[in-house]
Amino acid sequence: MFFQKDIETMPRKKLEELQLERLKHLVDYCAKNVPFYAKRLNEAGITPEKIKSLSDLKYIPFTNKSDIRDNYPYGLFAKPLKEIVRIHASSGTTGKPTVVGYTRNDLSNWSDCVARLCTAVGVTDDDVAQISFGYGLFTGALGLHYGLEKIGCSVIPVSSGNTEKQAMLLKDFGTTVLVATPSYAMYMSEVAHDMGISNDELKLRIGLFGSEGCTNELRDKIEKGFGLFSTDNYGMSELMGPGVSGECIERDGLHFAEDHFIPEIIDPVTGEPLPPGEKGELVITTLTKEGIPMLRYRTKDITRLNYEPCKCGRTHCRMDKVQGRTDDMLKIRGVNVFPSQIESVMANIDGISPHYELVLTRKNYTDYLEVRIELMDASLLENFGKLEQLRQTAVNKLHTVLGISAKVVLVAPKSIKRYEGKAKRIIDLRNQSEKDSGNI
Ligand code: DLL
Repeated sequence: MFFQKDIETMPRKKLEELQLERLKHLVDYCAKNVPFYAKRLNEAGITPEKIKSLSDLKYIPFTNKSDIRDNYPYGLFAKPLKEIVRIHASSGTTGKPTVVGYTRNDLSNWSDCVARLCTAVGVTDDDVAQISFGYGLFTGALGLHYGLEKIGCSVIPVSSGNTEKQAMLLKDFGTTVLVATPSYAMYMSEVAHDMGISNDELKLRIGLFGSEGCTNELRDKIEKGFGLFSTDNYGMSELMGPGVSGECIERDGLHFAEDHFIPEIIDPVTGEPLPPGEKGELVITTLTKEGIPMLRYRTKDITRLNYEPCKCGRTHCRMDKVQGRTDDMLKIRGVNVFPSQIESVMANIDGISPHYELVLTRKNYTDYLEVRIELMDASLLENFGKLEQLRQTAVNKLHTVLGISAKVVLVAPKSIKRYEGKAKRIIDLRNQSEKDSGNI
């Protein structure tokens, strides 16, 4: 199903012509309206006339999160506040938030993009959608909210938290579409079942997940738990919010809204563009944003692009599920490890729940990885032989996949913290433990 079929299935040649035309306009727009960009473009010698083909994009300087922070709060806005009708911000863990503003046109394009990805998985005006992302400065909830309303869904703006009430509403309101982070959906299904609510009593059929990574293995578990079909949706507040890319029903990559964004993959170290199919850092240029346009924004997310036609008929290119971020890639004893690799291994071992935590420590200049995983069945804690067998299986599988040894600790069911938004699964104590061991 399509929301804007003509655009979503536009022949690539036409799509690329549209992108080029929009890119030229964007360069001109940025130079005229944002002093920061005017200076950067001038220094790089870029004028709209110099953009002759899409490959000329590579001459435009990158924009980083720090550029938005340095111009806090409104320095990168291309429109006066009078024309800005919404402001969002991403919290970040340190320092000031990154602030973004939307004009009326931006909000309309945003809800189109979100409506596309919801329609792509089969959401219609007959659906009842429960939005369990946190409402507020975070773009997830309001982004999905207006996209789903545009389709004509009955939207329940419940926000995140108060999980027992969420479960009650799922049942009583006949929710058919759940919007949440995958980790919150997993937690919610656990709570619903503990409350004695069975899947037969629910009408849930679709999960619109996103905002954090989720391996296919973990997704399968969540789907079984709730009896629904889900898609992975990607975005970030600096670029708009959700709606940047999302899976169709084929679930073979996340389609970009290429009429609004140009994705590129670069080598995160050299900054050089990489050819299609190669893995690297995703860089995105926004083509239509008026409030705060982004020229070659470095997302730090690791993925790769696929321009092959998709079975669904959409022509817009796809990205692989995000493998991790350049800044959450763990370097353990010199080996690059992504938390998603560990999640995949764990999800394939029977008896182990999908809840885990990674604890990193350092002693004598050596890094140690401890993987804490919950057991499905508490009675196993009484059976040393079986417990040890399970633990050894996990250690061996991790060693095969990661190439380094990790300590595995099996813990009682429900003893690992649950999250109502994005899960925080990495506890990095390396600086702390080095200090404790007297090496610093
Ligand atoms: O998380 C926007 C969003 C909301 C997307 C709801 C989808 C659904 P931020 O809070 O700015 O925006 O976080 C952006 O989250 O750079 C990725 O590292 C991560 N991320 C977002 N979606 C995915 C995903 C929203 N589907 C940052 N898979 C991004 C993996 C994701 N990581």
